[in-house]
Amino acid sequence: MSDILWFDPGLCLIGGDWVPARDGGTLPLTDPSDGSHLARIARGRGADIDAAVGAAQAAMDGPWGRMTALERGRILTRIGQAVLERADALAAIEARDVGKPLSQARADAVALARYMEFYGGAADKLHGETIPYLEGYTVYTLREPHGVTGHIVPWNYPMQIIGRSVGAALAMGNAAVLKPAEEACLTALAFAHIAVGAGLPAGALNVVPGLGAEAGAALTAHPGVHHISFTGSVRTGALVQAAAAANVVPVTLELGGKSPQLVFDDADLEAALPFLVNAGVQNAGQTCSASSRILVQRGIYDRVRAGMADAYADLTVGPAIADMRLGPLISARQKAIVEGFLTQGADLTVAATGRLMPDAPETGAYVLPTLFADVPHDHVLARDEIFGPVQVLIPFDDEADALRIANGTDYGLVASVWTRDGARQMRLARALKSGQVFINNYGAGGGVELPFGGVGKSGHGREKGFEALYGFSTLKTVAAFHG
Ligand code: TXE
Repeated sequence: MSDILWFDPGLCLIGGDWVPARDGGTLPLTDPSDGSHLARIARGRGADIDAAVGAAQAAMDGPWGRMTALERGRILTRIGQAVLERADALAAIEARDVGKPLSQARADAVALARYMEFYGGAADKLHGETIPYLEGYTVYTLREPHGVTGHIVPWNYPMQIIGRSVGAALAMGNAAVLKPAEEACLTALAFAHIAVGAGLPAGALNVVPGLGAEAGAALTAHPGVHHISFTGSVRTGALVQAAAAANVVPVTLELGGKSPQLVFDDADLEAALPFLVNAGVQNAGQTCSASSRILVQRGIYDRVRAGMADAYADLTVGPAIADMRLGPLISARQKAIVEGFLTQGADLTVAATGRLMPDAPETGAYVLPTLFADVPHDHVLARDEIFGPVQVLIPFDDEADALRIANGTDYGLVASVWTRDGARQMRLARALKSGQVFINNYGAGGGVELPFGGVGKSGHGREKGFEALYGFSTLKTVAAFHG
């Protein structure tokens, strides 16, 4: 590992200084491709979070808090450039830490750079308004930072999620405390080194690795935190929201989904097939917006099933550095969760699986991608988020049937509709309960410009795009009476 790390992974960034956890605690990181030991990271706890929140507040009270939006934007843009220059190095680290195939890890690094460029450019573009009011008054609004923002990030897309939440928070002039996931911390630390090197002032970004129940819980309960952004499970999201409620602090929650693709008889099947498969197996299905439900009209069902099965036969799973279509899952624990779901699918028909690279280490957290056919819409595999490379095919009769099934889970993050019928496209775009709807595509390339977030148990608040800047700021109304 020392061959690809140019920094000490065992430290926290607090107020511009790289320091060990105050009690000296550390946690091990494992390479999920072979189960080998990677590095030890700091095990931050309450005292470290307290110091980080203090440092962030000091930054708000210091030069960072007084900096113009233009200057903040320039710094973010420089960070983006520096991230781009180190994209290969970041990808190598992420591949080992997350088990992400090398080219997907590199795409994440490029996306992180793009977030910094986007939010760097946006930093001075969000303006207040003047409001026509009673005679003798001038009324205007000011967009202001919340202050100290807490960012709790999961292990599946560390770089992209740091980009979208920390990038937008810094653009609006907040000072951030970042708690990366205990399973995958290294690119968060690498990013912080790059940001400091590109001129981000001390305390504007603080990073405290540690366990969710320790560093994470301490951050969400801290009275000095003014906004919390969380991406992760529904169960932990509810805990985060409850902790934030105790301090009456706003939260943005992005909690995953059970996102459907609706394929109608008139769909362009050749165009749809790659999306139907890739949206379910990308990052080994460990994607909040993974498409785990494929709803297909009966007239085209057999063709979709056969086409997807063919595509599955080409899906190879292997170590991240071998850069196959799928790497391992993040951990043996996540593998056990996904295998538990597969066991619950024992009564179902397996339409296809992928294959394991012949010399993949037995100690890696590998799960074969699996496609189930003819799955009842209320089966547990069609309802629960699995967070592994598992997709279910569900037949439907007509548009009303498709809509009822699509909207029939607790989630609502992403949905897509494959049809040539323009009126149906418009009807379903409105009727689907979902934060994003894609028509004749899925994900639209994941553009940083596109507001993202869910309804229902998928969470609330929006990240990405310009919209995120509203969430990471607050509005002050000034009414001046001058007669
Ligand atoms: O999630 P957690 P885990 C889902 C997915 C997966 C399951 C469990 O279904 O199988 O969650 O994964 C921090 N206070 N998703 O255990 O617990 C934790 O340290 C504050 C979907 O990894 O939600 C990590 O940084 N923070 C998801 C982050 O929360 C706490 C991505 C996520 O961990 C905390 C990941 C606490 N009490 C998992 N407990 C998506 N939507 O993309 C934990 N954390």
